[in-house]
Amino acid sequence: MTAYLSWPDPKFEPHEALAPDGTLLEDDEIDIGTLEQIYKTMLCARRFDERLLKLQRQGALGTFAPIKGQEAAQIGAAACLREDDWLVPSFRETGAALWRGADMADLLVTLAGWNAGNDLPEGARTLPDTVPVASQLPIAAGIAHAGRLRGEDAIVMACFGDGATSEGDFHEALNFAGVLEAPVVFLCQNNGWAISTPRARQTASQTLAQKAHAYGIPAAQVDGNDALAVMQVTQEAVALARDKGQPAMIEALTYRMEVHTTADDPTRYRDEGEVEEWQDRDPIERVRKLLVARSQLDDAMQEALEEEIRDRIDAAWKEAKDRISRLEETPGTAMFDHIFAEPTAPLRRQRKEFSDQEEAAND
Ligand SMILES: Cc1ncc(C[n+]2csc(CCOP(=O)(O)OP(=O)(O)O)c2C)c(N)n1
Ligand SMILES: [Mg+2]
Repeated sequence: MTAYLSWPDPKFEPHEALAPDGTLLEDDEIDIGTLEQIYKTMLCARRFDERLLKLQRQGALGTFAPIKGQEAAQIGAAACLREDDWLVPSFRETGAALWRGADMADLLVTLAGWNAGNDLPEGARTLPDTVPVASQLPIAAGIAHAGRLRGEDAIVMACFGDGATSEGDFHEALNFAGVLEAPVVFLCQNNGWAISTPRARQTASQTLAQKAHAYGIPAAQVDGNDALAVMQVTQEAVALARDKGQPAMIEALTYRMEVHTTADDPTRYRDEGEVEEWQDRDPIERVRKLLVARSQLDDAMQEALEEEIRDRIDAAWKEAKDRISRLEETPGTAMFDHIFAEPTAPLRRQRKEFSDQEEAAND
């Protein structure tokens, strides 16, 4: 039926387009301009990730989830969305958010522990991070269904990990989207690990993609470290959602090259040799080699790009610190304020207990 998505017969093999040395595997027509933009955003996301890690280690930021290694999977996919489409992230989608124009200073304010950075700009269609695993997926299906009821042709991309596919919310969301024909592209970044649980211990299912078939949803596997392949598969899934109002699922095979979050020590449960093997499949290098071969990039341009990114991150951190110094918000109690329109009695009680403790500690 389609080039990459399999339905109704299950046929799951990761689609690849770009070899690790940057050569094209097939004689594809490629959109080099978009790949160049993707390259710039991937590099920016990598450098931002590195800076966040340093700032966190210095005590300036709270816990966060690095995306190193997953840039192509999420940026290649986000690049297929229109501005009025929705992106519903988990907690590891800084790259996709940056592609969608997220403000780095906002992200830094949030990561420093302030609620203010999470305020959605008017009309924004990228939701804030969701930490409870898979809980964003029924919401994504609901947004897509609501959009169709309103007659919109915007679609939803919902992001999650391999571990999320074992949660009830994943199954409920796929069931809902399948039966109601909600236009959601379910993007699973299978990065091999759910904290310390390896993919092999996550599920006995042969692929994660095939889980979608149980709900009548076409699905595909793709090499998630290959930005071009991710784009090709996602374009097809987006077209299915937009034109036919149908959901699709993509399993992007990738690898988490960093810690799960900054609160984690992966040397306690995974072999460093595994990380080294994936270095050779770095998603950014692959596109860089293609761009160099096509004379779209040289050393001087690369250097200028690095400098531009460094300046951008420096300016964002300066702005974030400045904004934080002017905030009137109390970081602690803000967490009680945005759960229900009317706080419940237990919440009111917990809020009071918390502020009494804060006051006592400050006396
Ligand atoms: C409902 C729920 N259970 C447990 C956790 C703790 N937790 C945070 S991330 C995570 C693993 C998620 O793995 P995966 O879905 O593969 O995403 P990844 O972290 O690899 O991006 C777990 C168990 C949580 N946040 N929410
Ligand atoms: Mg995972």
